[in-house]
Amino acid sequence: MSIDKSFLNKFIKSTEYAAYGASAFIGKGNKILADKGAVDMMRNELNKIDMKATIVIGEGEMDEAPMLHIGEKVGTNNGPEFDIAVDPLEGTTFTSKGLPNAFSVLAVAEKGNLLSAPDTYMEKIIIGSNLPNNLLDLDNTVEKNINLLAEAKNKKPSDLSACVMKRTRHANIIKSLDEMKVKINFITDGDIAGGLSVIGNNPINDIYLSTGGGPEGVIVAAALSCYGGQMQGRLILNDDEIIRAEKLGITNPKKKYNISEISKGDVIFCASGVTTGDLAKGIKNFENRFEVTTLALHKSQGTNKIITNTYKK
Ligand code: VTB
Repeated sequence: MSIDKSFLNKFIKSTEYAAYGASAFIGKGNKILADKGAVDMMRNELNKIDMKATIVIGEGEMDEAPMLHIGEKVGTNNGPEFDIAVDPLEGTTFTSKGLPNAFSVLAVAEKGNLLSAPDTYMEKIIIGSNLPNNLLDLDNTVEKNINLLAEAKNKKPSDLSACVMKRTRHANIIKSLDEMKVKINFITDGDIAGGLSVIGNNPINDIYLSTGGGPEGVIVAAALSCYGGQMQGRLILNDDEIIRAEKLGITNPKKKYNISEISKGDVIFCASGVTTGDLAKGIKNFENRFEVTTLALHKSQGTNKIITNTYKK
């Protein structure tokens, strides 16, 4: 089965309006209001869609998020059953500071086809397409992974570029990359865009390796499943989080997931720019209308497009 293609525009509208909702708070220094602006709009649009959908990745678990929490039902309750992973505002800091690369994003799969994970960290390694299957492993040293990737790409390690999120927890990764003379492109936040920077004919990076959000890991895996990239992810769970994960059906807390274990079957992925970034241009606000740009993927249809729409305010 696949998701009917008539749904693509409806989901695009959900991220478009969420991006618009956040855009009122660009550069205003308030992450919470920016996030709420996106959440309210996204939820409102999702509830107009004829579907029976469950949020499997959302703003947190029920007790900590009033809206778009894990387990929340969205849609008119009339139509096909979907699982949805949402990040209504990826880059709350970017938005509040008026920096590039904030966007609103969601990924949709048929019911049961997306991993439902708690809002914890996930270790991630991501590489592009056309490479040997299961090339890299989180349990390898950074040196080993870089050498394997260099060999598969017929390059020297010093010809490779790696994307790393700038955090002290990545000191060892950074040290190893420096020692191997791998070029590092740091990001301060936003590892969905960071992960997708390895995709395409002439990608900016050969590898993404960092520990970022688990929800972002599920969303990036869904997008990568449309492009044919590779990823390995492992949730980092403390004792309390192991219990929360069990409630969501995760029985092996140390499992290393590949893309097909996070996102199965057909996928719709939409990312609408709040501020201009690598995936999409930002919102343009005019007096009576706004213009919004979206990267839209629909796996079964082979759809991969950038679409700009204008709406009346
Ligand atoms: C991660 C990353 C996100 O926030 O969740 C990060 O996946 C938070 O990391 O893309 P820290 O706790 O180390 O600050 C983002 O960068 C943006 O939401």
